[in-house]
Amino acid sequence: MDCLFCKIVEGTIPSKKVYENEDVMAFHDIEPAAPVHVLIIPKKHIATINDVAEEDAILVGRIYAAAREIARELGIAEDGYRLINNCNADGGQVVYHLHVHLLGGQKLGPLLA
Ligand code: IU
Repeated sequence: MDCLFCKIVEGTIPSKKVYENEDVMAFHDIEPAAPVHVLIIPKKHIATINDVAEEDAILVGRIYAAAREIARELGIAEDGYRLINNCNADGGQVVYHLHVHLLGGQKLGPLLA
């Protein structure tokens, strides 16, 4: 499958990995929008949040558990951070492999700014 994030999971495209377990991985965004900008993805290919099936409920929970752990490891848990999932064109999705943006390291502005 011609998916950039699947290739990052396979290791055929390099990434600055910050976290990995059996079914989730996370790496620094190549164009950071904040001092901390990490993408958390399922290893399984799921194109968008619209494609998440009932059987993926635990997997989605693990993505959020990973986000919490990474925020703690990167030292931004106490000050706070933002988790964003863009879906399809109007949501601003560019890469069609499910990912949650973890943003922090500064006081973030209004959500739609
Ligand atoms: P989006 O939610 O699909 O819009 O976010 C895609 C993100 O993937 C975006 O922040 C890009 O900077 C990031 N990204 C990346 O980290 N590495 C890449 O090779 C490419 C995009 I293409």
